[in-house]
Amino acid sequence: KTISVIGLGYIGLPTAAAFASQQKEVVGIDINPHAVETINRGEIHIVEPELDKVVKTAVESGWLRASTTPVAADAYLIAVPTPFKGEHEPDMTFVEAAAKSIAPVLKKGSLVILESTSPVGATEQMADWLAAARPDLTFPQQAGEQADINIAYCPERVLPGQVMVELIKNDRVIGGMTPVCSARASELYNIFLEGECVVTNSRTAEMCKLTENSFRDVNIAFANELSLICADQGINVWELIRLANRHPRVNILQPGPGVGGHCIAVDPWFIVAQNPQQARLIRTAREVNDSKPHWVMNQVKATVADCLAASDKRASDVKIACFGLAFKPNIDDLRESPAMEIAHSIAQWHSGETLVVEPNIHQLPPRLAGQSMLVSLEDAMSQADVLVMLVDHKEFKAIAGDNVRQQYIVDTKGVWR
Ligand code: SAJ
Repeated sequence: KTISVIGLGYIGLPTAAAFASQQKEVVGIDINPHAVETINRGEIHIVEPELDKVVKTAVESGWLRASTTPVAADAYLIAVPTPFKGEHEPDMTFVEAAAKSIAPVLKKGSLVILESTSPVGATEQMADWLAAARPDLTFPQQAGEQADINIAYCPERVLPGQVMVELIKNDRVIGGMTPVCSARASELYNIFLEGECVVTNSRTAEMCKLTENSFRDVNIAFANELSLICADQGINVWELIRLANRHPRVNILQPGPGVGGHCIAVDPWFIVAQNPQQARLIRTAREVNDSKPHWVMNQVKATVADCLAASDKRASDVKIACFGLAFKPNIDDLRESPAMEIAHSIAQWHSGETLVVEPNIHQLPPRLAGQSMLVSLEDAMSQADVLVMLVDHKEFKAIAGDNVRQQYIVDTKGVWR
């Protein structure tokens, strides 16, 4: 039995490798020839712990190969991106293209699973695209349990940085268009899954994925809103949260420079786009989190002003050091990172030197390269006048606040203050 995974990115490639490591024949499909060539050499084009080893073994043992053209398979998993178009509307172009690319090679008995984060109704839409392309086959929306093709929505819920563990251990929501579809999808994931398959319909499964990330976004927004209120009231928000969390039914998350990554800052908008009238809290949470970098930037300006007022330095003599660029601690992923956004704003605004410490990279991204300097933690600590803590990497947490001599600090993660 052949499994084909369409889209070999952060979700598709680990999933393809997980099946292959159970000695299933897997063909990964991607439109990017560079990704396909890299994988066929047994290497990877993305950064994720453990993934390199699993892919290398899978390719060398012959169970996994990649291609740019779809092949006939017994099961297809679609894991392509669903970005925004226009004002925070989900863009289903890649899902549509993926569905249309596999339609010609579908055969009676094929199972098609959509994994991409999608608005409610996307699986039914995908089924309609497939049915329109293959009038010779029957689909669940017309033929129900008797359909030639089975279709399900099965969202991923793995945490970047821990994908290879969570892919196997986490429970999985299985949203079949019919009970038969769910049973076949569960059987497929049980090839590598140690967690449980929990069965529902496709619309509930779609909403479940959006709900999980919206839940986290709303809770982070609560913490971020508290951080603004506490700054105004002269209260240490970190101490406040520690104290409140001693209540047996309170569990507040941590404030920060904003919310980054490709999921939590995106998925809630899919709910807002479909239900703008009802999704008031979800929309406001997005706005609170999205406005946090701007607020941090104002804190930086005020702190630099304090520093200038207390010394005879000119602004161009003041050195500002930014600690961390990644979108969360202990990873090297800078995409959609509020820390990056803040460091960029500082470098653009500041007439003096902007230093950057990011232990997880060796070179500044082009956007920052001309304007700021990547330096060691030691150099930043000894040279900078103003410290801006943006990501609570372990290297920064290893320095005790008492050992930090600078008095001008903007600490978005409560590491030194
Ligand atoms: N963050 C805070 N405060 C917190 C926790 C997180 O500010 O207390 C920030 C992080 O710094 C980061 C952002 O939120 O900028 C998101 O980080 P994250 O670790 O919460 O999540 P992601 O984006 O790495 O992965 C999320 C996960 N979803 C949930 O935990 C509900 C993951 O399980 C999903 O699979 C993933 O989105 C996805 O692909 O949808």
